[in-house]
Amino acid sequence: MRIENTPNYSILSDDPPNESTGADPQQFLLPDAELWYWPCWLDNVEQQQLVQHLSQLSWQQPQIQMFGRQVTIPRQQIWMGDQDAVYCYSGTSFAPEPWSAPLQQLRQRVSVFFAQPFNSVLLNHYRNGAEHMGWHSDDEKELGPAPRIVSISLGATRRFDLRHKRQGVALSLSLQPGSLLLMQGHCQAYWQHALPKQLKVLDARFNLTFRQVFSI
Ligand SMILES: O=C(O)CCC(=O)C(=O)O
Ligand SMILES: [Mn+2]
Repeated sequence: MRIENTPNYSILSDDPPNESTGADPQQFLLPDAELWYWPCWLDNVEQQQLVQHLSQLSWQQPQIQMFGRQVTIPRQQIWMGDQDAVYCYSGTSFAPEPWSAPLQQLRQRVSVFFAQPFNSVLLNHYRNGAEHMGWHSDDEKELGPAPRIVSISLGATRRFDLRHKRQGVALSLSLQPGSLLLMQGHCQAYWQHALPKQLKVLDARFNLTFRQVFSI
């Protein structure tokens, strides 16, 4: 682990980046968060099949409230899940689309792997490096106080940044296709994360975050 100091944050980066391969996860030891990374959770064939399926879905680009204004999100998304998994964020409430067969299968697999139910998935489609997601925490009340969020990446490799809300620590990961990142513990309460713009990236990326939404 290398620690670099910047004016605002210490950047913690593994050296070399994300070096573990195969089935073994890499654990990041962070204050107030538990982060695990499996670089090759899905094999190439599984990735291809999923990308083909995801490319055929009807993607939406909804408007959300930000700083009191209605803005169109800078990516496409679909909220999918069990009927009662209604999710509200940024002033908008999203009723889930029913599970497609391949995503239902993947949900089953994730639930068995982590021995925990997941009733929904947020699908994000970044058509190129200009599409992005700003700093946020997935800390909505319906996710509970210490949610487990399973994030699967496909397509282009993109940078994923995390920063502690109070301590001057930050972390940058390179999320490769077929990888699985698990955020748990108090990661959402104490940390924010973002998928920054990377204008040199021309290819599309899909991200699937499986979540368990509770009725509140
Ligand atoms: O695309 C990513 O890796 C991040 C997605 C994310 O943070 C979210 O869906 O809440
Ligand atoms: Mn998030």
